[in-house]
Amino acid sequence: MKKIIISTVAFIGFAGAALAFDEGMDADNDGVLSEAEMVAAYPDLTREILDAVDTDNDGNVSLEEWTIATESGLLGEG
Ligand SMILES: [Ca+2]
Ligand SMILES: [Ca+2]
Repeated sequence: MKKIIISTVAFIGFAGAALAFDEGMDADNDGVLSEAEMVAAYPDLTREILDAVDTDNDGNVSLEEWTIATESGLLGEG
C-alpha cells in the first residue's frame, strides 16, 4: 500500500512539471536562462530571488531550477 502511494505522488509530481520554458523565455535558445533572460521574463526579479532560483550558482537558470522555482511559487507565471 505504501508503495502505491509513493508511486502516485511521484506521478503527480511528474505530470505537474513543466517540460519546457515558457515560450520566448530562452531567447538565445541555449537551454538555460541567463540573468538577462530571467530579468526580461520577470521584470520584478530581485537578486535575492535569482540567487534562490539558481541553486547551483552557475549564473544560469536551468530548466530544472526554473521548474522547481515556478512550482514552489518563487517565480510567478511570467
Ligand atoms: Ca538562454
Ligand atoms: Ca544554475
